[in-house]
Amino acid sequence: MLIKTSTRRDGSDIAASEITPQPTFERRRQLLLAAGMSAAGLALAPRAHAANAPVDDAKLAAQPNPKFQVPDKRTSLQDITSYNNYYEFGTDKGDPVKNAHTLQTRPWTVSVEGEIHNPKTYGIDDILKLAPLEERTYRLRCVEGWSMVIPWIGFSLSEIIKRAQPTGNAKYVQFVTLADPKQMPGLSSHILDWPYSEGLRMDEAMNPLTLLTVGLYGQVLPKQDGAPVRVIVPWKYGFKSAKSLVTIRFVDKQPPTSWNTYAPNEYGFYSNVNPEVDHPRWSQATERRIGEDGFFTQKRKTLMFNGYGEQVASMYQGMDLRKFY
Ligand SMILES: Nc1nc2c(c(=O)[nH]1)N[C@H]1C(S)=C(S)[C@@H](COP(=O)(O)O)O[C@H]1N2
Ligand SMILES: [Mo]
Repeated sequence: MLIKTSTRRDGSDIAASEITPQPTFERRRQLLLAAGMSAAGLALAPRAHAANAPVDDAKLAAQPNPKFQVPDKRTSLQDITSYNNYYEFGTDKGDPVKNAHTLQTRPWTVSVEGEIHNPKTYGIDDILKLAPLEERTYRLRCVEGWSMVIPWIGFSLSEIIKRAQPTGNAKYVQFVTLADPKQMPGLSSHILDWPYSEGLRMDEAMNPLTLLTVGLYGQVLPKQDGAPVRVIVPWKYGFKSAKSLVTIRFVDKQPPTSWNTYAPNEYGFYSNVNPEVDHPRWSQATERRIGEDGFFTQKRKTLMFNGYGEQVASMYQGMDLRKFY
C-alpha cells in the first residue's frame, strides 16, 4: 500500500467514506483539553462555536464558467471535506475535519508584496469582490496517488497579479500559509518547515487555469480545505495548491518550497502531474478516484499534466521533465 490510510485504534483501516465529522461534544472536549481545561469544566464551558461567529458553510454565489469544466463525476462534498491533507491540523486524512475548527478565518488579510509596483494588503472581503466569482470544476491529484473532482469557486490569480503590477525582476511567486500554533495544533510537530510555502514560475501563476480559490460547491471554503483563500493549480500535484494564504510574494529567484525542502529527491519545484516520472518510492502511472473505491474498482490512468496539457504543455517546451520534476 502506498498511501497511509487512517487506522482505528484496533488497527483496522477506515475507508474515507466512513470518516464523518466528530460530534460537537467531541470537538468541544478537544478544544477545551487543548486549552488546558479539565473535563470537569466542560458543563460550564462556552460553546466552541459562539452564536455570533461567522458561518463556515455560508453560501457563495458563482457563475459556472463553461471553459473550465471536466466531464468527470464530481466527488461528493462529504469526501472533499473529510479526506484532506492539511498538515497544520494533523497528518491523517481525517485530522483536518476534526481539528480545523480552531482556524480563525476572520478578520483575515493577504499581503501582496515583493517585486511589484503596487503592494497591498487585502482584507478577505476585498478579495471576494475583486473579480466576478466563477465556478470551475477541476481534477485534483495528490502525489500520493488519489484524486478528486471539485467544483471550486474563485477567479484567475492573474486578476490579482495584474493589479499588483510586477516589476521586471518578478520571476516567481511565493505563496505562504498562516502559521499560528495557537490555531494550528499540527505546528507542534516539526514535520515541515512552517509556514507551509509553495511557489510558481511567473508564467504558471499567470496561466488562466491558476485559480485564487475562495469556495467550493456553492459555499465558502471549508476550513479543512484551506479557508478563507487558497490557490489551486490543477495540472500540478495537490501539494502545490497552498491553503489559507497570508502572503503572495513576488520574487526574483525560485523560492524554497516546503515539500522540496523536506525531501528534495522526491518533490521537485515543478511537480507537474506526470505519469511517466515515478515518485522514487512508487509509480505515478495510475490513481484512485476518491468515492470510487470498491474492491473491484480499477484505478484510473493518470493523465499527463492531469489532463490539462492543451492549456499548459507549451510552458514546458524544451524542458527535460525528468530533470525538472
Ligand atoms: N498549508 C497547507 N496547504 C496544503 C497542504 C498542507 O498540508 N498545508 N497539503 C497539500 C496537499 S498534499 C494536497 S493533496 C492538497 C489537498 O487539498 P484538499 O484537502 O482541499 O483536497 O492541499 C495542499 N495544500
Ligand atoms: Mo497531496
